[in-house]
Amino acid sequence: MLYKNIKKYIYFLIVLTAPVLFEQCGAGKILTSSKNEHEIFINDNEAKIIPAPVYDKYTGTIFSLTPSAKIYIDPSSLPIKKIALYLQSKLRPSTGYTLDIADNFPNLLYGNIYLSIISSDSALGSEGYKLTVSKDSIYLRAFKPEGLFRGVQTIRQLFPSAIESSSKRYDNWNIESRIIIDYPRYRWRGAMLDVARHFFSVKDVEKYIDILALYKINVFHIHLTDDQGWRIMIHSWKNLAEYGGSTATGGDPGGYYTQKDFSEIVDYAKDRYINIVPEIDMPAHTNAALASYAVLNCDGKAPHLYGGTNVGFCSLCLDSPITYTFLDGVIKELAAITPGNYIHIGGDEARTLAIPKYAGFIDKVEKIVHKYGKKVIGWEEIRNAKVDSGTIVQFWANSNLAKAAAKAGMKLVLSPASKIYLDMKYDSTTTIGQNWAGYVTVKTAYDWDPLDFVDDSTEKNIVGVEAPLWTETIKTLSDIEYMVFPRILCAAEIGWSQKSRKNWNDFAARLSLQGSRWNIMGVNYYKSKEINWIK
Ligand code: TNX
Repeated sequence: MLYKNIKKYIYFLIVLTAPVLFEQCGAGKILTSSKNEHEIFINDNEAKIIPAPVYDKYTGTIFSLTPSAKIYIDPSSLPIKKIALYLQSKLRPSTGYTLDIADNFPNLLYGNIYLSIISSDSALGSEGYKLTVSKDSIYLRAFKPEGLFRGVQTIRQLFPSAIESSSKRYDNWNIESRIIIDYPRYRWRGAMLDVARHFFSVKDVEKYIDILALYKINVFHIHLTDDQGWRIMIHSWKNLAEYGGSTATGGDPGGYYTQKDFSEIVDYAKDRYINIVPEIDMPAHTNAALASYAVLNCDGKAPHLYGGTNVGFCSLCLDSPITYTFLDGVIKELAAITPGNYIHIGGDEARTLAIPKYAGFIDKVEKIVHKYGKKVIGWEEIRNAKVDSGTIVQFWANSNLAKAAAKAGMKLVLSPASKIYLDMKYDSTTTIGQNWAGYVTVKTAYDWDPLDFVDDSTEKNIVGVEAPLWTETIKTLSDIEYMVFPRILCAAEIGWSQKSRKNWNDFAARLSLQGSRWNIMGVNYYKSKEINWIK
């Protein structure tokens, strides 16, 4: 008992003093590259990982992974085994080591990796972890499996980039010894993908999700419906997918997910501790639905399918009872295949509707979502309704209004378009994407903070941040990757790392190492001149 209390005391002492200690011992130097004018900020002994951890201390030796290493787990439960298998699948191809999984947890020795749940460590929260890399072992502890999974991403990033290779490499699988204590600033660190303007296969979506996991993203918001396409099979309204999903922007090929496909994506994400938030956009952005069923239109006439890029030109018929029968059916089926708490109801750009009418609609839909046991998230326009205290409002265009929403007690996710819309061009030479919110350089995507949009006193109402990718001009997985990498890492760091760790030069230096990792992983990315990419 006494021992336990002492342990707890020491732990809190470390956590509380860590940032101070870190500031003092971590002062870096600024080097100037001879090749060009870029300054590289090298913080010699700091962990070169993204997002930056809360506490990180170099302890002076080197750990080497050897062919006989094993991954030990404690307890030997299914979730922990799955995490060990995941780690094994990431390390085995490049090292060529078998990295067998064992559960007879011995003393920490002989180059092994240890994954352990410490049930007394509730201070770490569900995503936090403690990582001790010493000469002899890698010892990762967390309060919850989710924390172990996040810590595993840190281990991956601490190894040389070649660790990501899908074939055997002869590298020194070394890590500088260190202690890391880490946990997130916000509980919602999201990426949104629009699969309505262009459709992406299950495999493409999974590849994207897999890379997001490496940066501790934990929400994947999938924008399933819009004017140009309906991408999820709803059995009680089959035409939505079969007809409404048959095409895409510019007349490009359409497609839709069967409910089995959708569940496959959900499970794939779940194995990576990423929650899927499906979006059915309404009452505007519904041309594909209106074209699929004439009864959904106030005049009873179905419009043509739409392949353009205008927004806000149509709406469901809010006075018609069938509209709510329809939405009840859609939300019922979607809620049944969505294990997460949230359904996104869109709500953006309903330009044909007066605000009171729009607000009344949102209130009704909120009740339907609650009826099926889920909570609501919607774009910033839904703040005009009397939203429930559990509802999240996602700010995008008019972040200035976020302050008032937070004051009124609403929960917020921040996606300021001029900072973190991933479909914005990097600069005038970018050949895909848009620029209505301006150009978004890597530095622009990094140089903002959620507290720029609310008062300190209402920070508690910020649930997190999310980086959306709209796909009017994005047609392939390679296009997605080009727009997303590296900017999604800015969102990942803003969402996870403490504000005190924020430093562009330091981030840019850590980011410069990710390019070689992406080259090895076969991930396309924008080789921004703002970053001095290291080969
Ligand atoms: C605005 S952001 C939209 C989308 C477009 C996007 C293009 C939001 C809630 N609505 O419908 O695709 O701009 O950047």
